[in-house]
Amino acid sequence: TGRFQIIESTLREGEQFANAFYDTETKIKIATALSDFGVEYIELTSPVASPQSRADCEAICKLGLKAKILTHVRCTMEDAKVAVATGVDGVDVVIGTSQILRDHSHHKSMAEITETAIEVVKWIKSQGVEVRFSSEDSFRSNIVDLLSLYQAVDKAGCDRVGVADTVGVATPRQVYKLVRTLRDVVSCDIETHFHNDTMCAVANAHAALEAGATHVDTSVLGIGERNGITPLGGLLARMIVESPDYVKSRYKLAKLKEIEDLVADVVQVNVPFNNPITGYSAFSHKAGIHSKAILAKPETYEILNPSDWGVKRWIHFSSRLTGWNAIKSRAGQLGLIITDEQAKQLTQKIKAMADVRPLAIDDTDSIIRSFCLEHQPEDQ
Ligand code: HCA
Ligand code: CU
Repeated sequence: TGRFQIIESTLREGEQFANAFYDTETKIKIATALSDFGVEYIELTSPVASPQSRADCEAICKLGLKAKILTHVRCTMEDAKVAVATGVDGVDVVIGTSQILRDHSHHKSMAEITETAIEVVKWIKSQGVEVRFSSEDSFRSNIVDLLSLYQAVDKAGCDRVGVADTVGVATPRQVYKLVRTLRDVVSCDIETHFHNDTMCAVANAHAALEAGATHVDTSVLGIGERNGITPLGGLLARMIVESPDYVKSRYKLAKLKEIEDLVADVVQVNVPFNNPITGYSAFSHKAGIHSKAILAKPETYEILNPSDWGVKRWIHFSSRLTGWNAIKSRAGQLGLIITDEQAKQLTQKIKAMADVRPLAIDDTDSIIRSFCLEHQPEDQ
């Protein structure tokens, strides 16, 4: 799981989020920020979707960003031609392979799907453009059919095959099994795409990488259809724990918050309080036992280092759970010096007040201040 690449789909899957409307300028801003951040690929909405989508795709290709630009289309020759004509570095093609999608969406047999897929893959490659073939709803597809389809497109020269949990049904164990099997069947790269309906999207991406996948689809804050896909920040939080050097060398982690704030603003949502890394409380420590240990050695209760991400740790000192170490530390931050014994005494006072009503930071600070004033050493 050391090395992996990110296919950032805020501008494709993310546009399928209920609130998303991106004008050209916004798309350029997001694409530029993501490229600067270090994602390897940026995936854009199909140019077939609308005239503006096509014009925006062409405009982003012309920016000369460091990230490779992809667009995402149905697996047909007509769509592939429009996609290649935009000037993208790569085309991601997709078609549903589960029985339910074949019956109710496009009505094609596996034989027809395979035939078209081979034709499309070969043609895109012949244009000197990278190509990925993905099966929508992979986890509700027949595994034997699926593997022979992937094998056929691999032989046809595909750069990547994609596994997509379109409905968010897969578990990490199922993902591991499918990707592990697929790893032995194709020689090309393996991309994965996980919806988050049951909150397994990060765990599934991780399991896929463990099993030999090479690429993960993400979006900023996880935005996408329904409740979205693997979030960029969540994936990186997961991956930095086991591959710190790789993740730190590859991505400008301190820019994550800025990108999330940008996208949150564009789609008019708040960053969730419990978001990994950037959530309001992601690095806040409250209980006395936790605060004491965090003050002595942050690794006691933090596997992620906030300074890697340019965000700050916060030690609570305003509740009935507060311990004296946090109060002593806060006094120090306020430029006041107290002994351990005094800090313990002061903490009892703060706990007693916090038992009656919620204490604001300012309240606690003034309690600390007046306590210290009262207890100033006489001879100073
Ligand atoms: C969809 C398509 C997709 C495609 C994923 C992929 C999905 O909107 O249904 O190209 O790998 O989730 O299947 O986003
Ligand atoms: Cu999707």
